[in-house]
Amino acid sequence: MNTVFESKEEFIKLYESSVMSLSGKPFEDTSDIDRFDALVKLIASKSRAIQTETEERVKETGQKRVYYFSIEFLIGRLLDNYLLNLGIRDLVKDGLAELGCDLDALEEYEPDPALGNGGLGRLAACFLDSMAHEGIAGYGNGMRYRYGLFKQEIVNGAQHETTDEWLSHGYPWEVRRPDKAVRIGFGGHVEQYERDGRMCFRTVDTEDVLAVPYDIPVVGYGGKTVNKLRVWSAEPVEEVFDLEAFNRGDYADADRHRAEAEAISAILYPNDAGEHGRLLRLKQEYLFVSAGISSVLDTFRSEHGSNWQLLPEYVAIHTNDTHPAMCGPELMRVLIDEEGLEWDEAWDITTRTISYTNHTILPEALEKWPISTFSKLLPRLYQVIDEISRRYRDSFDRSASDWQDRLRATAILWDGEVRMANLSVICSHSVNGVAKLHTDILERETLKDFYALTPQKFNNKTNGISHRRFLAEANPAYAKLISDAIGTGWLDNADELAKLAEFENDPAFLEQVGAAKHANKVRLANYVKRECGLDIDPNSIFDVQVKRFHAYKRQLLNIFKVMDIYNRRLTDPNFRVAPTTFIFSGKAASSYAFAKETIRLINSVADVINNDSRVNNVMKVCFIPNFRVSNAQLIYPAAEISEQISTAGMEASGTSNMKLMMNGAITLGTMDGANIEIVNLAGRENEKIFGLTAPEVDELRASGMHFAWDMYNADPERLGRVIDELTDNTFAALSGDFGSIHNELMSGNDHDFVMKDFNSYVQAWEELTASYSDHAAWNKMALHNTASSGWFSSDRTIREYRDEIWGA
Ligand code: 26V
Repeated sequence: MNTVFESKEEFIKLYESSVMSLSGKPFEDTSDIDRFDALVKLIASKSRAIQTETEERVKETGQKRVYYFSIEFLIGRLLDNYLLNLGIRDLVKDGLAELGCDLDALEEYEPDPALGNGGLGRLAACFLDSMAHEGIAGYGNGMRYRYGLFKQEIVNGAQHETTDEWLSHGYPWEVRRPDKAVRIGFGGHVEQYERDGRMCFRTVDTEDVLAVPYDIPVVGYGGKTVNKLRVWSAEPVEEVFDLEAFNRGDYADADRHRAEAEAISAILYPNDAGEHGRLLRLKQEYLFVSAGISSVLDTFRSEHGSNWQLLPEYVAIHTNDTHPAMCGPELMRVLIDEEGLEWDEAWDITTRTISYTNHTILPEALEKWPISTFSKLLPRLYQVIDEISRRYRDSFDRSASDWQDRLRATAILWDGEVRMANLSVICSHSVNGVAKLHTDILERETLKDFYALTPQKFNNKTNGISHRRFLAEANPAYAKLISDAIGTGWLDNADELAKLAEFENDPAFLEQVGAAKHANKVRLANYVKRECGLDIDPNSIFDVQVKRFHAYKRQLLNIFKVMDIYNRRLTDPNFRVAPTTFIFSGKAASSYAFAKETIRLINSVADVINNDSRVNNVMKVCFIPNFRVSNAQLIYPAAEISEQISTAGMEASGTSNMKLMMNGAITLGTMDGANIEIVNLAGRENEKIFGLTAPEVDELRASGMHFAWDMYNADPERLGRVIDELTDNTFAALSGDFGSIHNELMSGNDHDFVMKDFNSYVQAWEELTASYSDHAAWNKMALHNTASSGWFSSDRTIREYRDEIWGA
């Protein structure tokens, strides 16, 4: 497959001269950064050559283009991934070694772009990888934030946020394309004018900024397809530097224009905390939507002319959550105002082109904008939305007795707000959830009135993950074992992982599975030692919960379990459980007090337990700071227990559950999100399921019969004691007590059923860890999980999108 370099010698020659010409120094004098930079630029230029071929093929064959609009792309480091995908990892590694360079060491210089919050942004990145692998002409369209998600530091147990300056040394993968910049207008007012005897609309007196694209290559496994991710940066339209202000000494004022424009792409919102209503966020959304649509239409026009009725045949626009919801109205605006189409024709084209994925049922997460803010910032777009809304209402079927309720639930404009989820559904021909249960809940509850109107729009697309990044690349020890056993075909086709089932009763093989896991645990222990100064024991069970902090994800339940085990170890001389390291990692939105207090609680419990010589040889608690794609790739391979303990019905899908399963961890989880599909694929006997089910949660909520204080009183010895310890100074030494958690839990009446599920959870954990001592049986379960995980490759997910939504 390797046509990138004829031979190792050719690579060495090209690379050496590239290092020297880029740095202007003899090779021996160059730094590791020079060498890293030159390596990326060489691989990027090779990738762009394949990109040109891909582009020619797409044009020649008239392949449909898919544009994935997402305000987040959490791409992670690319170098190692692209070397693997190009089939030149070994060649490059050996070539570098001959020059005295260590590939692994150079890779550490690559920034890990944090252009996303968590699952949603990482999913978008996995989809890019899989689209390129499947040979789909698929392009990402997003934002180039100057500062990504904040860096997390832990100070006295608490999360501190600092800026993520990922661009400070430049980003060698990107190419700035000023020739493709798009002017974006904000504010102003709409005026009517006549064009060719037709009344038209335009916006005047706008304040404009320039959206400048940066292209990042997306290299597909197999090396045949290279697509691109286009991210937009906001800049001033023209250099307006106020010399007069400068001469007065008003330096800030002199550059105000530039600063105001650049603010739009300055920072990623840590948006699981509800940024609705913030003007800058709305500007971000419009910037990447409007610039993206303009760039999509330019490409279409250059290939098909202005035959707009062909657009749905050659273009699919997918909207990742509601952040790109303005795609519908923006496409309408351009087709009508700029291309002169009639409403009905434009509407038909728009709805046949656009599709939408919902990623959460949390009502507080559904985007809404005040009409006043919206119409001032985007007056013409608002008119278009108003007209979509008017027509939707006018055509609404009023024969059912409850039609008013149904209209209220599905309206776009309501209570002075623009409701982005409803706008997304109405503008799309397809609406999907991200796991079976999630889609069921959308159909039965969240979007039930839309489902009643247009059931054919709704479908499920269970999430997936890049098995190449999260197994092949993250876990080389296990990947080698797998390839030695079943060949390397699984890299191309993850279903082939099923062939591992043959080895489930092979004791020697199972031992090697255990050995690979152990090596990964040692690797993680070394990282933890370096990063936190903490010694953790690779012979203990690694019990892992890594994800954003959120009440419904119930990291609180996990740490309650740890507190309970600690208490029982101290009070009950007969209490025995397997030595365990409890590993947590994840960020909390900066404004989300409860989540941040949970982080502080975990670190405070860690501080007490890790320093208590009565227990610290058999239990440790470890919070790994600054969870991100690069350290996630060290954590998943080392995990033995995968904590997936969200309140049933709340986690739309989850994707860390899949990454951990693939790496041979056993899921300790609730019947929620994609956990259900994990259990269906691997068998309930190979996971550990506990707790309320989604219908039970619903029922209990509806009954109003669940009382936190009753739970507390019913179990004074264990649960009661854990609750008391939030406020009795047991864990206060580091930075104080946890009154706010206590209050939230008891006054909020255990909203997330942490207390309700406590018993079944701790019992499930005890049963699961009791089985650890039978290593062969454990490794068999681990291998069975990997063997059953192929379906969770995002290649499968993407093929479903392609066949059932995009028709590409
Ligand atoms: C946003 C907000 C904003 C307001 C406060 C509460 C809240 C809670 C969650 C969110 C995130 C919404 C979108 C999201 O990231 N969803 C995640 O998408 C993943 C990929 O589909 C999926 O695996 C996760 O289960 C889902 O939470």
